[in-house]
Amino acid sequence: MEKYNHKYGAEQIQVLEGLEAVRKRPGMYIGSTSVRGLHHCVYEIVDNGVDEALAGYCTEINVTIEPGNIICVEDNGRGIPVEIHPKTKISTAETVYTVLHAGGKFGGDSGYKVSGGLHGVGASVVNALSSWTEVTIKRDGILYQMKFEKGKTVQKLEKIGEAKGTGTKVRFLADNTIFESLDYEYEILEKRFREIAFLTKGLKITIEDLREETPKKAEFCYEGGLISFVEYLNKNKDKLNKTPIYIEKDGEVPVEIAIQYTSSYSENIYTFVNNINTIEGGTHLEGFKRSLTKVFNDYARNHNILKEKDSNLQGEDIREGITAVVSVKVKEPQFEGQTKTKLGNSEVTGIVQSMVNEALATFLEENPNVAKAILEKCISAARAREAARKARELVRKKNSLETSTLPGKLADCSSKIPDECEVYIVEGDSAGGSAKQGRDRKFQAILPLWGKMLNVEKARADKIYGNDKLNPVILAVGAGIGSDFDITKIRYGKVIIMADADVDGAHIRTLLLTFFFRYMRPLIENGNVYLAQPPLYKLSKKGMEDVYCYTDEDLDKAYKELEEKGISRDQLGLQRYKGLGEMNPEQLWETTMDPEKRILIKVTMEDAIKADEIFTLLMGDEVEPRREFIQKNAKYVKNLDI
Ligand code: 1YM
Repeated sequence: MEKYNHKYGAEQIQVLEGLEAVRKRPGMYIGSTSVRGLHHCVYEIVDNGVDEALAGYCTEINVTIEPGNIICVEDNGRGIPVEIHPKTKISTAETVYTVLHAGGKFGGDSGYKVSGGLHGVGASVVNALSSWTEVTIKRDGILYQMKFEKGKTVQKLEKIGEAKGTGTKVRFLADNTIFESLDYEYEILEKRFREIAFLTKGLKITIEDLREETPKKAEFCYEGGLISFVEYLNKNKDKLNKTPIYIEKDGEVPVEIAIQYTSSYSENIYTFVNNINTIEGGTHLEGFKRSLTKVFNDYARNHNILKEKDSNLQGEDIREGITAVVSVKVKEPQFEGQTKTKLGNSEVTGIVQSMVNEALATFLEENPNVAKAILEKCISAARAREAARKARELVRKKNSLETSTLPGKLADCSSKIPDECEVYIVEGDSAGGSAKQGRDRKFQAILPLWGKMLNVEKARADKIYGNDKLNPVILAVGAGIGSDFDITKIRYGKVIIMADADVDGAHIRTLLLTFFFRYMRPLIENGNVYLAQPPLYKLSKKGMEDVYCYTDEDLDKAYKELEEKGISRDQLGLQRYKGLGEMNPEQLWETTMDPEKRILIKVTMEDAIKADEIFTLLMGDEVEPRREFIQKNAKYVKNLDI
């Protein structure tokens, strides 16, 4: 093409082939082309600024969502190097944006970048997946700019003026022929930038959304780093140690940890590798947990808090009520697991463990009051665990006397092959009745729940075994809870929560998700938990097949489509489903249970974490934040039954 008018050498051809590969199989490089992948593009560009901050040259990153979903990221670092790169014979900046996996390899000094994020991609991948990209660099008093379309250079790096200061500005429009949607979600970006600011002490990150008339804006900068992070996570909780315990050590694998105990019963440990949230944990988490168990037991023995006759505290006792953030930097991270967010590098376990051993032991010796307060709680957790064991055995004995270990209300399926079986947990007896009649009994089991749900926030495991609402769930799933939970024993490959699309339904969903998150976490990590999606509306007309709509948008679309076929609104009967109980068995099967037609939403760890956060807020000890939440969200509540 005349417009580009470059002479392509062998290297350039390779470059183009590389970026073509990215456009052909974007998922390989960016994870997915869903909204998740779209947001990931922003993170990749921002990460380059964060790396510059970690190297000590950048103090501020500003992100703007411009009208039309154009993203602009600007930092005040050194500016991407501009000189001709010896290998590619083009400017280093252009190389970074056009050569796959270029990154820090071109940056001169080694140790520039702890290799990549989740997908280890970078600027060139974002460039390849964008309709256009514009990079502006301030360096040595000169303003440079280069431009690309779909990854191809359309304007090589050139001087366009003079500059004060240094830095890099990148603007890009993601390619709408590649991504499912270009609608960035401000809240997702805001949450991630807050997280980055916590993880990068002192770095100021701002985000501004200019797409709507009233712009949204936020600014994050935490001098306290992880300490601020833990304080933020615990802001609504009652704390045992006032200032978080802080551990930091540089070395082959730099480690930074902050710990604060609360009076709650839940365990909240967030782990990061190279600033990426490792939701599924991994070797760093393992090292941290092992060390906690050892150090607290040693301290308790040495100070006679645990007597000779006492058995050791278990890991779960010591982690009750803990909030911690563990952040490590690993040169060549290996990510495993369902969502590639589990650190696999085996050497990290020992490194984290020995580092925490030393630092934590010293801390406890120097702060005996904190040590004592935490250990008192651990010991009461151990007692509760023992009580739970007894309660569990009692339940087991009772059940074995009744010859069946399955709850009475469960309508089980005939197949016994877990992989093909599913259990619907249904709120309410009438919906349960319809589900029982409508199901395919070969592989679908129904467990109706009724009565008042236990507040797991305020109960320990012993109460949960005895609870008449949760106990049937535990027995039906068949794999135990807490540290006894054994995923190989699950009786159903899919555990499906089926609740009404109203406030009560949302409540039961949140409660069950929180219960699974706290007591059967591997079930979520393994992708076994689903939400059924019942329809909100039915459109009907004589002689026409019923049309079910699952959202308000669906309904609008259906009206429009039918109008195009010559059927007007007033010819149509509209039924709004207030609850599952209003559907007869055939309707329930057809709309919500038939694997050929139904919509199931797989619950991810992110969903569960969100449910847990909301749950803590709504059910926890502090009243004021609950009031605030309700006031703030009341106006968003839809479908309220009046
Ligand atoms: C808004 C995005 O990309 N900032 C940025 C990137 C780099 C540098 C500074 C940088 C790195 C080095 C030296 C070095 C990058 N440079 C490279 C490469 N912000 C943004 N700011 N000088 C400047 O690594 O030594 C890749 S990224 F490879 F050219 F060095």
